[in-house]
Amino acid sequence: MERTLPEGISLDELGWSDELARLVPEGSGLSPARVASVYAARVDVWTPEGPRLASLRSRALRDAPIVGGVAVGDWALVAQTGADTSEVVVEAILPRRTVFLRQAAGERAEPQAIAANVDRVFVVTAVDGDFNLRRVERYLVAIASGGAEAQIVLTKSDLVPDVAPLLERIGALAPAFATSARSGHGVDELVARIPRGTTATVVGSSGVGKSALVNRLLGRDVQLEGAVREHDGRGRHTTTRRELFVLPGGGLLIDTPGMRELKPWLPEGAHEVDDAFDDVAALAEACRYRDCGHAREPGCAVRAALESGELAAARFEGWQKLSRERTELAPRQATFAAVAESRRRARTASVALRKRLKDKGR
Ligand SMILES: Nc1nc2c(ncn2[C@@H]2O[C@H](COP(=O)(O)OP(=O)(O)OP(=O)(O)O)[C@@H](O)[C@H]2O)c(=O)[nH]1
Ligand SMILES: [Mg+2]
Ligand SMILES: [Zn+2]
Repeated sequence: MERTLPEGISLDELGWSDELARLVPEGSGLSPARVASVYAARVDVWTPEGPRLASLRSRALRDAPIVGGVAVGDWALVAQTGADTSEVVVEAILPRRTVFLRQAAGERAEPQAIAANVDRVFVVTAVDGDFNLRRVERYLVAIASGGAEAQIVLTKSDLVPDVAPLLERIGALAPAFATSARSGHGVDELVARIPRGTTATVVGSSGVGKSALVNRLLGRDVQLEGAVREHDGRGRHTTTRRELFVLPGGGLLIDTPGMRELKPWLPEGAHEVDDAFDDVAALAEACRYRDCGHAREPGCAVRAALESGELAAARFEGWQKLSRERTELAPRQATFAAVAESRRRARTASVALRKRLKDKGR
């Protein structure tokens, strides 16, 4: 795969701001760089001097004011290591403006950062088998809790004679527009939503056509596209890493691998579920009992709306499932925070111990 960084990109084009500039310690000699790709112990960063391979100082990671690990889109402060200008060291990660977080796959409840400092997250869903309002709702909740703006891209519009009915249904959830990487329909509209100086990302299931759109916007085949396997509709050349691209118009776009089932990482007391389901939340408010379970309680406004058809059962179930997940996550998040805190204390203690030993040795 080809690295794509146009010559002489400015910090402004990379999304740098005065706000960020104020965070650079004066006289530190560190320079800003944007994380473009993340490997195990190294990252690719973009600087106005060009792309650099950067190793991560463990201290930089430990002290980073971020959750879910270093992500594509993060701002790093880097130092030159020596005569070799092509390699640098990440000395610090700056606080994020926005982030798209999910629960990492696996048993342990941990946040995983998919993309950082993105202005806009495009939830990509195709008109074919992937079309599913419930799935999109889950993405919208995750986006809202990370602070970025959400838009829905209904793609592969070339596969249906009229995309309007589907667009109307999905457009009820968030601003939505239709595209086709094949015919080029709606591609200008997508470009217009990623102006110079801003960063966007595409997220969604595998095979919906995220990389096909990225390729279309780049005007060449940078990201491998998956030929869809017949039996399960999933891509074959599926994207395996998150990666940042510069569009010809100057905007930045992050391609991401498809996700199986997105579990939003919701901070304690998060109101995003109710925000995304304000219709259901308003009905629940109108129930006679504060703690109504919306099962058999008298005076349940939710059940009444379900029975009259005012509220779709699937939407109610989507809200219930996310609310339940948020409740289940809370104690595990507390454990996660406690473990992080005890690790921090252990570190402080070991630093103090090392210092004592050193002092003794003198
Ligand atoms: N008909 C049609 N097919 C498309 C369109 N966009 C993508 N495809 C096809 O859908 C398949 C999957 O496309 P990708 O772009 O690889 O999908 P993806 O979302 O990047 O998938 P992952 O990388 O696995 O997450 C490929 O065979 C594409 O050719 C489109 O607009 N119309
Ligand atoms: Mg892809
Ligand atoms: Zn109720």
